[in-house]
Amino acid sequence: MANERTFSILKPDATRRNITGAVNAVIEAAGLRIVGQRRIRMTREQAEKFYEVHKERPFFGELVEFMTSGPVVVQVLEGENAVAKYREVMGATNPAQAADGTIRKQFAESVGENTVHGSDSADNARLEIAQFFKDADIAA
Ligand code: FUP
Repeated sequence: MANERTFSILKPDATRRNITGAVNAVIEAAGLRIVGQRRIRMTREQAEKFYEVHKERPFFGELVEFMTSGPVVVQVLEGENAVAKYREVMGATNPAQAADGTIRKQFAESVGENTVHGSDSADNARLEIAQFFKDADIAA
């Protein structure tokens, strides 16, 4: 698999606890390169668009509330097989089920406040990156 890019978010529970550097250290130790990074306050509209696939789920309201509750760090990560690699490094959605050494096992507080987002496919990665980054800012 060639060099690939994925989209990452360090969620409000990470900025609130001042652990974004600790999470980035795990990302870099896994061989992923942070090629774009910006700290933003997500608007309700951005969060609703980003999580649109979950809009019928019972947790949608809480999810949008959480993602707009504090600053987040949006990132573009690059590396060999980056989409699958980052999913592996993040660990399971529910930290109680996440494997040892994963970000969610080490840092996540709950299934809702689970520290990181990572794209689940290369197609979604492209769409998610385009929602938050200009091409010129993440040129190779
Ligand atoms: P993931 O791809 O691991 O981030 O997980 P999902 O796409 O299934 O879920 C997206 C986000 O919805 C999670 F990060 C947190 C939230 N969520 C809940 O709050 N409760 C759930 O039961 C499932 C997901």
